[in-house]
Amino acid sequence: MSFPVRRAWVALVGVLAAVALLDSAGAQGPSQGPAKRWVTRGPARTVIHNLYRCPVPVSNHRVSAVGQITADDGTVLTVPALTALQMRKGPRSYDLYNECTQVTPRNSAEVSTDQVPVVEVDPGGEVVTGYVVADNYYEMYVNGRLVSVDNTPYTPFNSAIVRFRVRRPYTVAFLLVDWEEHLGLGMELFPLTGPNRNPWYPGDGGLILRLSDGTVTDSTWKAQSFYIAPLERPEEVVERGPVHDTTPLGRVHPFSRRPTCQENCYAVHYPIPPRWWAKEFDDSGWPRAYEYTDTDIGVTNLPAYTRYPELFEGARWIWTVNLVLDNVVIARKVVR
Ligand SMILES: [Ca+2]
Ligand SMILES: [Ca+2]
Repeated sequence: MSFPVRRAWVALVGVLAAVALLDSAGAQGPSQGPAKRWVTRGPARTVIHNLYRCPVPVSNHRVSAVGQITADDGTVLTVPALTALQMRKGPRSYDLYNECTQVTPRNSAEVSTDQVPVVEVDPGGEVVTGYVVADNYYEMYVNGRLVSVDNTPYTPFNSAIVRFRVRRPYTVAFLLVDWEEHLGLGMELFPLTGPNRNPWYPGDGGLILRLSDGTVTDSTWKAQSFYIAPLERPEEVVERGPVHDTTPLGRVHPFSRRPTCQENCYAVHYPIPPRWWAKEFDDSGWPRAYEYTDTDIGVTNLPAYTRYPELFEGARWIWTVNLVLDNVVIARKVVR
């Protein structure tokens, strides 16, 4: 090839590549073709051995480790998730109930919100107070501002009080993580001891929130999943419209399928969209949240929640379509 011809050829290839790139970027939009997914198999490499140490002895303390795993296309992913807690961003949660800080009011009447700092989201707005429980980790944004980061990423099960000043309409966005001991495999040790000790138990998630302005978690929220495990085969996740569907595997315990693949299990991951926390982020293509009962979530005996029924009155536990297999979830709501 002569030099000018070669130059023209290189330019043409460049244009074609740019068009292909635009095409593939477009294909990741909410309504155009299948979403991009990554597949991983087997355990992740542990990069952080424990994000949180409980300062006092408690009965149910689990190590909250973080790992990295390489996907089928060479992309390195953080599991269970890259969190604000790990990045030391935002205000740590103010405890409603936390055995590690020994804040354990006996009932709602003993709970005081006077000392809870108000996060200024919109100066001149109204002060909203709320209560939140997440199984296991949450970070909460209001109008793009990080207002509360769960101080206990795995267990013991804690609950928190949030307070912020805001103007309606406003947007609430949560990153939620069902933490895991088997990093990259979506499984934990449960029960920890006894004759039924199971080192390969798929855990489950859940979020419940009630705010003083009447906002509660329910199926009017949007919720999307980004990390799905454990899977015997990656094809078990089927993209039905915007839903990353695994319904045939069972959506809640005790009906959820118990995989036998152990350290050979697969996981399916989806890219977390940029600026998912922002007020202007378009979640119109996302599925609605699914509501779950206390029994589904397994919290009928969880003091961080059951001691304060008045504080969560009217709110519903929410998650995506699969409470067990969907391990990283983003939930959003516009409060009008
Ligand atoms: Ca927690
Ligand atoms: Ca899980």
